[in-house]
Amino acid sequence: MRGAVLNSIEDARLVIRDDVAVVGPGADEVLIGIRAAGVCHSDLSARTGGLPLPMPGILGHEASGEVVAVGDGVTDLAPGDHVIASWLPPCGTCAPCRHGQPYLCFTHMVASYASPRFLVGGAPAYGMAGCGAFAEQMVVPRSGAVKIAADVPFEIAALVGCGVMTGVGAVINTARIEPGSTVAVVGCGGVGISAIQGARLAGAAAIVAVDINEAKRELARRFGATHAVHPDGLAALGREITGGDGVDYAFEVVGLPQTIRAAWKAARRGGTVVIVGAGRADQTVEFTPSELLFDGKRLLPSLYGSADVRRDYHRLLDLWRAGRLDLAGMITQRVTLEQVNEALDALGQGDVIRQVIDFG
Ligand code: PAD
Ligand code: ZN
Repeated sequence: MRGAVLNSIEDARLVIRDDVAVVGPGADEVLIGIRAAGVCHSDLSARTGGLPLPMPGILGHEASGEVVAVGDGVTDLAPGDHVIASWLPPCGTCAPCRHGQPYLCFTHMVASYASPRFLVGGAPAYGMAGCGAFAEQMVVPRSGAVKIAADVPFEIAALVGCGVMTGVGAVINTARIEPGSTVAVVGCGGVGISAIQGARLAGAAAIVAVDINEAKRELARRFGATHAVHPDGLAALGREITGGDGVDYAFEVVGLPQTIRAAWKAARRGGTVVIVGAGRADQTVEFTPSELLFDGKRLLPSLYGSADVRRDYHRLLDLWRAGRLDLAGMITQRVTLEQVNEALDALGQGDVIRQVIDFG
């Protein structure tokens, strides 16, 4: 089958190969035929080495498709079922799982980085975050495939698998904002636009879209932003619309030290700063001990929208069906697998929100 393979960080390009094969499905695993895959900034970060991935690697982790085959012990999925893939499938037994935090379970992800689920030209290759959706098929653990209704378009379902779950979940699961809250969202890509939609759903009174790209600031208004500003103007605007205090909730959806600081600065004393952006492990962001205590701000990490995907994918699709979550509007470009490098290059540029690879 065809797949987009990253051989090394230095290459900085994925190579489209037609000699890719899957390993499995073994017991408790599911083979998915990918029908649509979104292009997320985390894929770009994996291509540049900002997020870890064993090589050779197959990127792609925001995907939907059809079950092709199931391994021994999988009794509740069958060939032909439509599914969304989860890149953080819960194992059910680790400490975070036992504490009701399935979005922190790394068991299957670590396993996928230890035992390759692909072969490229007969040699072992690894899928990103337990997935590897930039290929025609991939194998995931049973809990990494969530069955959905067959009438949901695959491209809509794909977005739910990462960007939308992450952005909406950051607002409704991680921060649990109150109606009437004032909100700033720093970074208005697919994840940030989803956070803006989440804030609108949750009844925010003011939603400030913050982006260096003017086209993105304008687009954000369509999805619920009440104000839009360049990062340089954020602190002033935040104070202006809150009578001098700063916003109740600031969501950082870029993954850079300076945008984390900008979100911190935008939040009022006693407000909440939510870290959604997936930054590099070799960068640091500084806080003084004094501000960490005396500003009284809460700093909340939000991995995968603090989701329980078995519940939340369906919640998001129900909101989409009800016309309260605009997912079609977030798909700004459709591309082929052969165009994946250009799609990664285009992230953050122009009017790109989400590009979806159509596998037909
Ligand atoms: P994207 O590239 O589509 O959007 C990023 C946006 O940030 C673009 O609109 C940029 O113009 C804007 N931007 C860039 N630099 C700045 C800056 N200095 N100030 C303000 N805006 C800026 O990315 P995305 O929406 O796909 O992903 C956003 C982040 O979320 C990225 O770090 C990704 O890796 C992370 C992510 N986290 C999770 C999670 O579980 N926490 C899941 C998925 C993605
Ligand atoms: Zn993602």
